Amino acid sequence: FDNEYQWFYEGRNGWWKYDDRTSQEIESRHKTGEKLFELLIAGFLYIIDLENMIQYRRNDRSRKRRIKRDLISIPDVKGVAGLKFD
Ligand code: V3L
Repeated sequence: FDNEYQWFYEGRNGWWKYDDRTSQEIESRHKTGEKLFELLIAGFLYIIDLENMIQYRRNDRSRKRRIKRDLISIPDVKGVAGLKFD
């Protein structure tokens, strides 16, 4: 079932889940086949590149993070959008 899939971005030693709104936005763009688009995340514009499966800030491209679409139940998820799981 589709709801079991979520979008994740890379942290130092694991993956962070995108906030729900952003995850759903990426999912719907993914479904319509969009490969490169901008999203406002936590007050900053990010480029989401689904061809190379990376994200980076539009006006600071030095930090490119890997992203992935995976099951919600994967291990090594640190938390949601910077908010740590206990
Ligand atoms: N959603 C929320 N915050 C983000 C996102 C995103 N998709 N992308 C970057 N940031 P950069 P550890 C991350 C934050 O790439 O210990 C985590 O959420 C990013 O936050 O140059 O290394 C944690 O809060 C960072 O604070 O745009 O695993 C934090 O890093 C800031 O934007 C530490 O995670 C600059 O990242």
